[in-house]
Amino acid sequence: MNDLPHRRRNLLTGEWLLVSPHRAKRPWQGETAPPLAPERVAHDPGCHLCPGNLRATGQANPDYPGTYVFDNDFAALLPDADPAEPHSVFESAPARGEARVICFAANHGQTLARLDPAAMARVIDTWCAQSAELGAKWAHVQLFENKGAMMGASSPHPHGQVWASDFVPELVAKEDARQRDWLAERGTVLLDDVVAAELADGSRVIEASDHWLAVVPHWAGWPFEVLLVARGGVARLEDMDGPARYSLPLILSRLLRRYDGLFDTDFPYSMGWHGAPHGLGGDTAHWRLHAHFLPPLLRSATVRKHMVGFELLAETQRDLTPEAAAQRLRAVDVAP
Ligand code: H2U
Ligand code: ZN
Repeated sequence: MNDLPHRRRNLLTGEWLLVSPHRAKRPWQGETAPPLAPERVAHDPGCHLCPGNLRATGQANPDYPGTYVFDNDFAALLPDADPAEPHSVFESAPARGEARVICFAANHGQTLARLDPAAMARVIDTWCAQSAELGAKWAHVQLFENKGAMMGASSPHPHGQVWASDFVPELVAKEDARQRDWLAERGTVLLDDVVAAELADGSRVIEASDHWLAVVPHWAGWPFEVLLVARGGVARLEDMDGPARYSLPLILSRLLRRYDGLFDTDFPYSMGWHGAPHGLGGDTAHWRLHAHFLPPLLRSATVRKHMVGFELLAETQRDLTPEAAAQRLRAVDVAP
């Protein structure tokens, strides 16, 4: 079945996508661009995120040594919301929240992929603390990283963001409903079943340990999309027990170094954590903590997959199979 067009279903969203493996062989005469030379200076006087520098607002960053979190100066969500008047056609709703920026390291030239395990553990601790702190106030906490100019990151300084909202955003609400229905209908947890099936199949597995599975999911839409799932009943970042937490830096680092090695570049992506929305309180039996890695690159450091045409107007489509993508990621040499 893998050589002919077929559709696969994303169990987390319920959406189908089209896989057209035979098209991967077609000639390419589209966009090519010179590789973006990565900047590797440890401190950039013009960077708004480096320690000691001024941000766009004129406020100074402290001389921070490791991770540093500050309120986003241009936050997309604010504690105050437009009241949104009812209208049958022009439907709208209030939206409240807050947004912060998380500097992963003081060194401007670092990336998550190149952080040593102790520095990576500090980033993970910061993610957990932000999830717990903002989760006490808001219905959902979205942690994410846009990496690389190709993904629209505004600065090469290693950083991510957190947006917390008084509503559960669309994708998370879909995942919540799908996981809830699965448990109600089958009595099992959707992502536990996915982990078991992917491990048994093996063809899409990238990294596996007792606590984590990194896999190009059967339903991946982006060429080298990866799903990192917590095993053992973890619903939110801050719920990770010691072993899950201590083993995360290595698996994350190995995954990100595979990405960098694939096309010998600072691999661009959007990644983000999905845990049980905090608004659910303790109603989390159906949820499993996971991270999505959504990289745009297709065949080199510069040739990206465009989600256009059929993808924008009909449904997601891919040529390279998830199995072939996984094989290529597994083939990248990463030590340890
Ligand atoms: P990216 O993750 O897309 O690079 O965005 C970085 C965020 O940093 C962006 O949301 C914020 C921008 O609003 N920022 C500040 O809050 N202050 C600054 O001085 C620069 C950037
Ligand atoms: Zn910097």
